[in-house]
Amino acid sequence: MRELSFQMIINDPADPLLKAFAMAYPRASAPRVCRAPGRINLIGEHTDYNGLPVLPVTLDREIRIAFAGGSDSLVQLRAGDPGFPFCQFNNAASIPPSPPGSWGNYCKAAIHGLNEYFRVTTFPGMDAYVSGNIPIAAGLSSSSALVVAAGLAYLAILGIRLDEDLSRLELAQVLAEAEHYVGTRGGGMDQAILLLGEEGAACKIDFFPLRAEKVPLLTDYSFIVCHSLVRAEKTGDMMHRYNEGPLTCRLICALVERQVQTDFDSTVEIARLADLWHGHLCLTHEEVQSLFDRSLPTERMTLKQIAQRLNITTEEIRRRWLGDLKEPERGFHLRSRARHQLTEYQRVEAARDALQAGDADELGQLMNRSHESCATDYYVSCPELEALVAIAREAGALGARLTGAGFGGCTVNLVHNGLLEQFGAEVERKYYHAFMSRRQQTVELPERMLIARTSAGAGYLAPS
Ligand code: NG1
Repeated sequence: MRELSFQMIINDPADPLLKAFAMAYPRASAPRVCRAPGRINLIGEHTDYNGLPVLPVTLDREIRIAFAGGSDSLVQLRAGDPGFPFCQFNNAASIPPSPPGSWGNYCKAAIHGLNEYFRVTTFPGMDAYVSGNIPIAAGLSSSSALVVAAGLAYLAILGIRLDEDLSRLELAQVLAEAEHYVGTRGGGMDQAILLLGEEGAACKIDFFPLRAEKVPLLTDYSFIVCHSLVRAEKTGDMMHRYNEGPLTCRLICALVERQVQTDFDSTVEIARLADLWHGHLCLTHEEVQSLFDRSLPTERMTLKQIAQRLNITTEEIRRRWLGDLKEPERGFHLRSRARHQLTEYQRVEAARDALQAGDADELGQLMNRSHESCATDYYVSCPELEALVAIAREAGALGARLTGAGFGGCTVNLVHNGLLEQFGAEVERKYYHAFMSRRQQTVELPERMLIARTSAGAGYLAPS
């Protein structure tokens, strides 16, 4: 198996990134450099936007940006990769987005978010050159790495010092909100792990308030990332499929809130599902399960049934929670989606305990159950991911699951260090050669499997 080989670039004038910057912006002052890593989520999928915990690790793949102040309010973005064409825009109170899918939108998101947070009134320009080696559209958080790196670059241009004027926790929250600019309704996992993650450890992240707990990794096991070769880019249809998760969870909240009102004859706001366990209610897992049973009486619910239960019109439901999300033919899968949230929350807590106890078998089983739940209760898997996890388990993985948003992208596999070669060879043969040769491959990659190694959280590189 090909190992992840990361070429460490040192911040000196011979650094290819600094050279590229100097060629692209011959009149600019000496640039600074910042970086943000990718991430792998070990467990806790599609829970972050409900305020429920996740357990990711940083990845030693990253986005780097060399940047300097630009002229007037002009922001210029360049990258070595022809897939990322030159992009420029005027920094202002309102920054109109580029067409969906444009990489510039991720940088615009960070700049716009920070402008709003700091109530910026004089809008500086920036010259930036971006490079990176995180596979894109793979569920490894390349998009948030770009948002975080662009955010760090712009903070420096604004003269705001990370860790001194603004904490990592605050920045993670600002940038999580800022990324909604691109149209996805994600939670805060990615920005949090990218900024709070550490080398050599996983991180259990809780939300509202945001906090990160360091969790040890297993010594004799590795996490192997395998790409399904299905591109999972969150634009267009894929963005809709992703948003179906957060939007239908808002319906669940509304229905549960109504049930609480009936049960306790009082109004308790349930802004997100996590409010059931915390805040005023402080319910146990069993109580939450029973509340779900009463609020969501059937496996699927149509818009009409939901409207009746909430005593409002279907138009009102659309206006408040759904926007233009299409109603599935036989109604929304609310019950199983709620089940996924509850069980995945429990699995994240159990996975943290398993890691702390050094119990690889238990962690593997939790990963397998998480995958089953993502596939059958949350509908974010696809035939290729199903084949890949099945083959990985046959090849010796103690646990195999999709990682990230799903619908393609990567799986994460827990494999004993003594089995790595054999595992790699078997997955190569059975999935990439046999299974995928019968399908239309949607993405070509120089490497399809990598051994995940962690890296430090995002930050600036010291000038040489
Ligand atoms: P990826 O896999 O990077 O697209 C997305 C969301 C996360 C989380 C996961 C599913 C964004 C930026 N990221 O991650 O917040 O919801 O899906 O667990 O939207």
